[in-house]
Amino acid sequence: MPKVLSPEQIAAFEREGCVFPIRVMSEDNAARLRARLEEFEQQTGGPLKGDLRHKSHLLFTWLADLVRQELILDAIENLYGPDLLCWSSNFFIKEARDPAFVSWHQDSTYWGLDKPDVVTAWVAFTEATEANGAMESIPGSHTLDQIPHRDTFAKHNLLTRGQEVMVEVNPAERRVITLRPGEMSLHHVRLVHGSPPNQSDDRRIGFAIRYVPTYVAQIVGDDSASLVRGEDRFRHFELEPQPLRDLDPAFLALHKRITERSARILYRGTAVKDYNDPAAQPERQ
Ligand SMILES: O=C(O)CCC(=O)C(=O)O
Repeated sequence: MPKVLSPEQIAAFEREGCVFPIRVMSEDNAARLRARLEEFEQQTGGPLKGDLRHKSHLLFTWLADLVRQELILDAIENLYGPDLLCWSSNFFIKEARDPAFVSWHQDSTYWGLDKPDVVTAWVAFTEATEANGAMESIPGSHTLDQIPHRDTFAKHNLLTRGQEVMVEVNPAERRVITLRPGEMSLHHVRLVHGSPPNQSDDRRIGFAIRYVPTYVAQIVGDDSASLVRGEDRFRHFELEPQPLRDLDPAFLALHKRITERSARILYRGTAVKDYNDPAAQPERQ
């Protein structure tokens, strides 16, 4: 397996909980992915919404290919070994001059996974800059264990529950994760991170791919994942098939079943029963 991450990058991930930028495709290819997304949005009359933003790699072949891209998987393998599942994926799209933001949080809070060996590859389809609301992190915060969070359900917060850490975050410690199109950052599931609104005149589009080694288990419900490299000797998750054409009706049905089941995990303990219901949660990720 080729080493994509240098020893210094692996050490940076271990020390800081985040490493970037890592180029995974050319800027032209990132622009092509953006064009494919926007072609679909034009056909359907507006920005990708609701459940279509989640586990979209079960709906579109070009995203199924992206979550299996060799260079990305080589980097994840450098951190977590050769047997890898793509547990989830989420589009984080901020429209131009939109108030949407992401509060300071740790991803691990409501995901229900039994170990913190979970990494997000956040792939930039557009640039991510301080002006357009790039992610920000508190380096080293992934070593803090699980921090209590409060749910705010704030209107423009892109997170499921608008959850935020119940500790003061010192803005002086933040690091802005700036990326060019076609680059990715890798962040640890316990890293405290968030992002402010997009104040630029163009959209900011990121595709967050969540990877786990196969030994990680879901402990609060039934769940599924896609085996993207190696072997699954543990079978903690129902294994998902790979779509061979976009928006295949069988995959649309599978995706609906799977995202509804995930919602039960992510919203457990709240009054929200269906995160695909636009009336209940108009802007949620
Ligand atoms: O895209 C963003 O601004 C936030 C993304 C995020 O919180 C995540 O990928 O875990």
